[in-house]
Amino acid sequence: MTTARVAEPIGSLQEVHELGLDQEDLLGIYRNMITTRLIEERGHILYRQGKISGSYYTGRGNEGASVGIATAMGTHDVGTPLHRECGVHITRGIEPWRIFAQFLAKADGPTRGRDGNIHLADDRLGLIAMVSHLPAMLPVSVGCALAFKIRDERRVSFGWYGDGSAARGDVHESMNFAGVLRLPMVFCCTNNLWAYSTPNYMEYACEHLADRAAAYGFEGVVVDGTDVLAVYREAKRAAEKARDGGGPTLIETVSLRMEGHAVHDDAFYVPKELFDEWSAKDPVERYRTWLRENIGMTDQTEDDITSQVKKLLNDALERAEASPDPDPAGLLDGVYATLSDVETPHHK
Ligand SMILES: Cc1ncc(C[n+]2csc(CCOP(=O)(O)OP(=O)(O)O)c2C)c(N)n1
Repeated sequence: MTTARVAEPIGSLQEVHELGLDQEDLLGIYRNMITTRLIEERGHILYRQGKISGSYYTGRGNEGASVGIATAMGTHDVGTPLHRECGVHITRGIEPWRIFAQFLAKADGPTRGRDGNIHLADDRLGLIAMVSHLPAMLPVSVGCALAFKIRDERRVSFGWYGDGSAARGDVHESMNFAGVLRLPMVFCCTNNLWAYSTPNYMEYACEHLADRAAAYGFEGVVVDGTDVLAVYREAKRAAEKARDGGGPTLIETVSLRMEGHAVHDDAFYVPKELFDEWSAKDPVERYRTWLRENIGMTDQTEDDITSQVKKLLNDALERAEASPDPDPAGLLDGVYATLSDVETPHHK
């Protein structure tokens, strides 16, 4: 038995226009998805070249969910995206060269070369870098929502976590707290079917993770994470509700993690048929087809977008590689916050 609402796939172009997206927005979403995918592909090359320290994670297959939700965020909203949500950083407007600088542990990366390659965020864009994804950022995100409520600001906090993390206590505590105080919070559960090598059926016994929202007094919605526009619609609704004082929503986006947990893992435990099934609904390809059928995106437009993104990333990589390494003498700089460090528009 499920208590969550299962979201419909996106329908007509008319519906999309009613959601407030025009032609330029629709192509922008496509550009963000392509940029996300190509950045992560470049990351693999950098890793194989031995230029990335530690392991390397991607959100391949999750571009629709991450870009869809971020497109629904307001300028002054905040978010705590994790290792599968590169699309959130791109949609919020981080310059790709700074992502590459972070991958390469350069001084110009958002953490100035001090933290892991995917532990990044530009706080000027309302994003907070992850400490851990299991799920240390969710209480932080709920804390932001509490601050917005106390200050009577019409801002919403978006907190991400995975299906595996969903079993941890801090997720439940965060949802209970946000539910009781009706905080302006959107819980974004990236259900990519596997938590490392543990499949969904060994993680939880309810039908959908979004069913849990009802137990905390708010709505849960399950949406196909490969349908960027359906994700956008649900995130927009949830954000508007939160902004109007209607409290939290839990959005569970479902897609398959299309690569191993990270580069050190070849995902031998995921059945091949599952990869075949989800490859056939690849979110980028699915949206590309939708654009061709619904707004008549031409080969020319598509090629222009792809070549612009490739050029952007070539330049970005060159700039990142030219960035200096961090100076060891400054190791402790920026580790402990001072008042002036936290005076960004999102922390005031
Ligand atoms: C407290 C803690 N326990 C275990 C781990 C090891 N670990 C890292 S990611 C992960 C699985 C996370 O699964 P999920 O939340 O579904 O996110 P996914 O990586 O699948 O997107 C595990 C067990 C950890 N990093 N921290």
